[in-house]
Parts: sequence; structure tokens; C-alpha cells
Amino acid sequence: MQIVFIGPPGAGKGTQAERLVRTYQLAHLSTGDMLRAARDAKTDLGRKAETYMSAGQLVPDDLIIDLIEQRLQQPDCRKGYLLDGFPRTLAQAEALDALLRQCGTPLDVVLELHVPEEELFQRLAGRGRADDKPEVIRQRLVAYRKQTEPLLEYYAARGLLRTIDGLGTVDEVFDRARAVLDQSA
Ligand code: B4P
Repeated sequence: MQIVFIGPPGAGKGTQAERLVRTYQLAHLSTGDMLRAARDAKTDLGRKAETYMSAGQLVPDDLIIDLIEQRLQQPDCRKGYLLDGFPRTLAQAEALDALLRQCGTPLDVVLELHVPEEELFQRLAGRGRADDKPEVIRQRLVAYRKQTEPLLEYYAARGLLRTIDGLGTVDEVFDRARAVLDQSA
């Protein structure tokens, strides 16, 4: 199964993705985790990405697309994968389509986690990561609305979009996600 997970910052994508990949035996491809690992390892990519991440901006498409292209070639992706936080722009979605056409494995479902903005602020403020300061959160939400939300229309037009409510306990949200994925498998 090939899944894309979309939602605003703090919607709980990472939280749910960890459980879903265990349940469905998928590779977990989180571009946020990959970028943080690159930053901590002080690689060239990590140094470039840090400037954008700490300002709440999206990292440039060419860097992210290269990263995902290499990751999708790893053998563990053959069993299926969950893309957590990618694509986040139309250019990334089009690049993903082209990559998937090459390997002949189309997406099965695009799962949107819907959470109101007031709740996102509370969750992110409680987490306390370096990019969870109020002014950076605001900037990340602007980036989401401008650059990522148009993808919902893009995937709805392809009949792939399924939206679930991200409010409630982690278990409740997980059960909603599972209900959608069981239908799409
Ligand atoms: P990400 O790492 O993808 O982070 P995120 O969107 O902020 O968080 P997520 O939705 O996964 O929330 P989580 O489960 O942690 O991105 C970080 C940065 O990397 C971006 O801003 C950007 O700069 C860069 N980046 C990444 N991908 C990119 C791309 N494709 N292109 C360009 N740039 C890219 O949950 C958040 C909090 O909520 C946690 O504290 C959690 O415990 C809590 N929570 C979760 N579920 C809950 C629930 N049901 N109830 C209450 N709290 C809950």
C-alpha cells in the first residue's frame, strides 16, 4: 500500500504514522524526520534545511525531491510506504507522480488529518520543539495554507483524497485512519 499523509503542522501526522506503519508493515518516510537527522548530522543538506525550518518555511522543492527520490529506491519501500509530510507543494506532488509512474506503483490513498488552528497552537506549544515558538508556528500555518492546502483539491480531483477528523484521543484518531485504510487496501 502507498499512502500520503497530509495535515497542518501539529495535526498528529507523525504520531499516527508511527502506529500505522507498525500495523500495516510499511516503510515510514517522514521528510521532517529526515531533515532533522540531516541537521543533527551537520550534512550539507542539513545546514541548508535548518535556515528554512527555523523560520517556519518550507525547504526548497529540489532538495526535498532529491531526498525522496533516493529514499524511494531503498529496498524497504518495496513492501509499501507511508509518506508523512510529503508532498507539501504542487511541484512536489507532480514530481511524486512522475516518480511513481516510472516505478509503476500508483498511490492508493491520500489521507488528510483535519484539525482546527486553535488546537494546533495548543499542541505545538505543548511539544516545545525548536520550531514550535509562536511566531514560527504562525509562519508554518501560513505556509500550509498557501502551499500545501491546494494539494487537497489536486488529490480530490484524482479520487484519492480521504479526510478524517484529527480531534479526539490518539486511539480515536487511529481507529478513524484504520477504517479508511482498510477500505482502500
Ligand atoms: P514535520 O516534521 O512534518 O512536522 P509537523 O507537520 O510539525 O508535525 P506533525 O503533524 O507530524 O505532528 P506530531 O504528530 O508531531 O515538519 C517540520 C518542518 O520540516 C516543516 O515546517 C518544514 O520546514 C520541513 N519540511 C518537512 N517536510 C517538508 C517538505 N515535504 N517540503 C518542504 N519542507 C518540509 O504532533 C504534534 C503534537 O501534537 C505532539 O506534541 C503530539 O504529542 C500531539 N498530538 C498528536 N496527536 C494528538 C491528539 N490526538 N490529541 C492531542 N495531542 C496530540
